[in-house]
Formats: sequence, C-alpha cells, structure tokens
Amino acid sequence: MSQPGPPAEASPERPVPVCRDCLARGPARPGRRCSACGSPRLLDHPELDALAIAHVDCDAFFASIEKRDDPSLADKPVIVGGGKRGVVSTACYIARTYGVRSAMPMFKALEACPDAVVIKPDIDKYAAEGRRIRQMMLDMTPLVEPVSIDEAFLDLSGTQRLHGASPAVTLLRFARRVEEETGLGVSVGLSCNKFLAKIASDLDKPRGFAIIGRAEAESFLAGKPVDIFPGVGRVTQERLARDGVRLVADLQRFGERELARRYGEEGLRLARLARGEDRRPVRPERETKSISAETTFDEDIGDLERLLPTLLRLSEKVARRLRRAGFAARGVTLKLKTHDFKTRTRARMMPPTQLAARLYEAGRELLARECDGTRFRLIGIGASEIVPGDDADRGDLVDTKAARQATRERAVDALRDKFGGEAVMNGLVFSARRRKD
Ligand code: TTP
Ligand code: MG
Repeated sequence: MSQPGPPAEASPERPVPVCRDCLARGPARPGRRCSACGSPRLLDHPELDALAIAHVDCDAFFASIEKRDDPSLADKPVIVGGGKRGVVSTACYIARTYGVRSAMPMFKALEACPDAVVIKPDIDKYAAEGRRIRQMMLDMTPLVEPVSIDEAFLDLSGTQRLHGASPAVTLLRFARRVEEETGLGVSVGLSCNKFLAKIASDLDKPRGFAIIGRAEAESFLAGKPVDIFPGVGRVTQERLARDGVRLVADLQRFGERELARRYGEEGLRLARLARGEDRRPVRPERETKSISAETTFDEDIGDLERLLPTLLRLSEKVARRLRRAGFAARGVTLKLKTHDFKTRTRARMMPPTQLAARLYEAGRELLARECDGTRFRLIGIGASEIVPGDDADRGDLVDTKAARQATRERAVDALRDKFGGEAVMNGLVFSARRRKD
C-alpha cells in the first residue's frame, strides 16, 4: 500500500514519489517530505506508474455538501438523515468520532452525539453534485462505471499520452480539481483491478489516496475476513465458516482445485479473488435502449415474498409499455438498490416477450438469488435487448400457454385503456396479493 510505504529514495526500478499537495515529482527530502513544498503527503509506491484501475468515492458525501453550503457547520458534528425513514443517511467525520454511522436509527445517533446538527436530505442537490464530479471523471477517461451516487470505477489505461502523466498523477490532479471546484473531498483507490481498487479507496479516507500493487495483493488480503469479497454476504459467510474458512488466508491455503471441488463456479471465483485477481472490466455507462420501471420503498425490504408483489406490478407496467410501443424484449434486467445505496443489476436473456408473466418469472429468478438477508430500498425491472414485437410469444408445441397468455394480457390492456389502470386486477396480481395477505 502507499502508506506507510518503503523508503522514498528513487532507484532505477522504483518510480520517483509524487507530492499529493503540490503534485511535484522528485526524490523525497529526508523525513520523507516533498522536496518542493515540504509536505509529508507523498505518494510513493513501486507500482505507482504501472496501475490504471481506480475506484473513487466521495467523503461523507451528503454531509460534506451540507457543510460546504453552510460554513457555520464546519466544526460541528453534522448528521444527514431523518425524514420518513428515521435513520442516518450519513454523518460527517466529526460526528463519526462519536460513533454515529450510516443506517443507525436517528434516536440512537442523537444519544451518541446529542450536539449534532441534523439536516434533512436533499437528494436532488446531492445527485447534481454527483453528476458534476462524474463529468470531471469523464474528462480523464471515457471508461467510467458509476456504482452509486458518489462512487465510480475508472479505467485509465492508455491515458498517459493524453494527460502527459501516469494514471496516478492524473488522479491526484482530479482529486485536487474536485476539491477546488466543488469544495468536496474524494478518496481514490488505485490498483490493477476493480476488486482491489475498491478496497484501496477505503484505506485512507477521508481525502485518501491508497495504492494496492499487484505484488502485494495476496499478502495484503491474507489477513482479511472473507466478506471483503464482493457478493459474499451473510449466507455465504456462514457456509464458509462451517468449513473453517473465515479469513482470505484460509481460502489461499485450500487452493483453486479444492475450492472448485467444494463450491463449484463460486469456489473458482473465490480462489481468484483470494489471489487478488479480478477480470471484470470497467463498463462505461451507456445509453441503453430499455424500457424499465422502478420503485423506492418507504422502508427497506429484504424478504422475497414481500418484494414479489412489487416486482409483479412493475413487470406489468413494463410489459404494457412494450406492447404499446410494439416491441418485445430479449433480455430482462433486475435492478436493486441496497439499504446502503449500492446498486445491483442482474440480467438474463430469454425468447422475445411482451408478457408481464415472462418478465416477472425471469425477474423472480434473479431476485431470489439476491435475497440473502440484504435489505433493499429500491427495486426495478427493465426490458432490454429490444426487438420488434411481431414474433414475440407466438407459442410453439412446447409452450402453447404463451400465446393464450399474450391474448389475455392484450385484452387486459384494452380494458385498462378504456376504464383506467386499476379496473382489471389480473390473476397474477391477484394471487401475489393474496400471498402477501
Ligand atoms: P457512502 O460512500 O457509503 O458514505 P459517505 O460518502 O457518506 O462516507 P464515506 O466517506 O465513508 O464514503 O455513501 C454515499 C452517500 O450515500 C452518503 O453520503 C449518504 C448515502 N447513504 C445513505 O443514505 N444510507 C446509507 O446507509 C449509506 C451507507 C449511504
Ligand atoms: Mg462515500
């Protein structure tokens, strides 16, 4: 990692350090200080100029925006949250020293920190800041993959010529630019892949910049608990714990073959991650041609049975829009936002369809896999891979039901067009509602 690192002397193999404050590059002064400005905030790492995958996450995002907009709050503990949900959205770093954390009930937070200033969230304002910062990311590279309102992955491979600097230096300039232009702090993690970059961005918060090099990845991970891996939730963790696996080192000891034997595909994935390998590319946000519907809950829901009626309602909405537009979908995408604002999207392909029942079935399969105890604040379903609707749901020898279902859903459309949205409660919604009652 970048800090504390090995000695800062330059050598033929080792890149010269760069100052995080004045951005000057040069051998460090004694005491590991910048030779130009004297700052101790030096970035110094053997792989400094070789790494190009970054994860950027804003510091105490909502709270920092509120503090910036009201300078009288600068030295006070600030909590953003409350409202209908009655929980902390985020707390500034001063409030965190009292133990206040995201998702804590507000009354508990105020017990811990009675002097905190509580501010109601203004999501539109925060989203606008998020977009501004994202634009600055896009000035560095087109390969920006947003993860949530305040974080994104970036791939800066091949940008050295364009910026006249290695990705590390370009990112330092970016962090400074964000501070100057928005008054907000960001933390950057730099590594060779998304998995490690994401971990790195958390290591040195706030105003952080941490590097995890390829060479040190395995030893760095060894002592960490297995929930450091993306997608390892409570259920997987418990399963692994039953086999005596708690730390990444335990997985490293098993090795790839044994993990594959025990856990199949997932075992292979874990084996790779345990070595610090992650081949997922940074996927830029694209204008996807899709038709989708989503909804945010008043309270977070983690229970599959309670999520299904909403999924069905949304599937019906999407299917209806598809039919109206004369399209069918060959893909369905499930979107979830977790209680802590992480977005999950899961997708699968299927024969072209315009049917709510089909979208719902596909969505339900995807959703069932995500219900691992996580609570969700938002659910959405989207029809993707849009094709002309002519050949959709014709039914064949195997599936004669599809054609009947299509006729039925179209008849319901016609009635609803005539008498309004709730006029017809179709059998699907009806049975899902009954299950809920
Ligand atoms: P985070 O990046 O998780 O948190 P943060 O930016 O406040 O703090 P950190 O410096 O640790 O990154 O989330 C970004 C924003 O999302 C956060 O400012 C508020 C919101 N949020 C919630 O509303 N509820 C939650 O439970 C979490 C975790 C975040
Ligand atoms: Mg953040």
